[in-house]
Amino acid sequence: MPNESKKPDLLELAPEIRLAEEEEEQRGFWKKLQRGLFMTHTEIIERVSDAMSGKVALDDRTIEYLEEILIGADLGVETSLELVDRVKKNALKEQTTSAARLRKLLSDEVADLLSEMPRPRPSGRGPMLTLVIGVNGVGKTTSIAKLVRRHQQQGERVMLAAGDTFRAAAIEQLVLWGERLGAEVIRQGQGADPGAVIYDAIHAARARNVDQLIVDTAGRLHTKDHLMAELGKVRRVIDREAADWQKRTILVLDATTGQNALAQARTFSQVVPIDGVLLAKIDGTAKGGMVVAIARELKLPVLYLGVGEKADDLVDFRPREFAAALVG
Ligand SMILES: Nc1nc2c(ncn2[C@@H]2O[C@H](COP(=O)(O)OP(=O)(O)OP(=O)(O)O)[C@@H](O)[C@H]2O)c(=O)[nH]1
Ligand SMILES: [Mg+2]
Repeated sequence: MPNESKKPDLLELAPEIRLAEEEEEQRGFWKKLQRGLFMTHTEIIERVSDAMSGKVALDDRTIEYLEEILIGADLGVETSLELVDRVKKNALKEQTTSAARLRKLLSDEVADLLSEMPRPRPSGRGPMLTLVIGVNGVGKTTSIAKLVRRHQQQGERVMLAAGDTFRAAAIEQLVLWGERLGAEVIRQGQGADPGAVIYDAIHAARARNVDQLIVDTAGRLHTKDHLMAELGKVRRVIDREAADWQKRTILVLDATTGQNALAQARTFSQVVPIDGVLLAKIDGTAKGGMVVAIARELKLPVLYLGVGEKADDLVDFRPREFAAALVG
């Protein structure tokens, strides 16, 4: 018997509302992604067009030049050589020297390559705790604000923990974002033990029934030993106090620092298991190809791209769309 009292869902009656929302979301995603990759994209396509102009056959010099272009966009040497090799085979088969066609072939290869990269596994049940790590100045706190906005848009309650207790300004900055976004920030004074802040935050999050607890950490650590000691302590507290939660560690990297960011990723990987990378400031560089190097050479899943300084300036990393925005 039909349940008379159940009100029909508006979206069931009018699926076009949902479709329109999805379309709107997709348009917003594209705009942000293209804005984020604008510098890299422009640089690559201009140089590819130059390389191909007036060519009647794909010669060795052009192939070499294509490799240089990709290496210049920070896709990594090995990856660039491999990509151009694959593109060359297809381009020769098709006998094409059209720059547009080459870009399409390249975009397909980049997408295939990125689709093979590892995806993080969800762990456990219950609320999610995200530990955000990275060197100072890479964009951790701003990226946290973006994650808050993202979760809130999905209808989740978010709480923040000011685990960067090195500088008073770091705590203030997080509190300011919390106020702006309407997320409670658990904090102690400057110099407090980050483990104690996180302990408080986990208990507060449980008491207030939040869905997401995001933890800021200090990047201002002088040596690898120091970093290891501090993150080790923080992770022990998390494992003990939030044993039944979902947990993930996100490494924030600054795309404008080029190869340095890759070196940082290597160091952090040795200190703590990383579940995913958020590449910030991709809008400020022509070296957005670094995403490919992170995925291929470090085998780390890229989860998000930071494309500006505002809370909305975050996009999910999607391999096909990324490849298309990069070279397509
Ligand atoms: N253009 C651009 N700027 C960004 C992005 N993410 C962060 N920034 C800027 O980068 C600067 C540093 O960002 P923070 O979030 O303070 O970096 P942090 O890692 O928390 O720095 P510390 O707390 O000092 O270790 C700020 O001026 C941000 O506005 C981004 O995706 N694009
Ligand atoms: Mg900070």
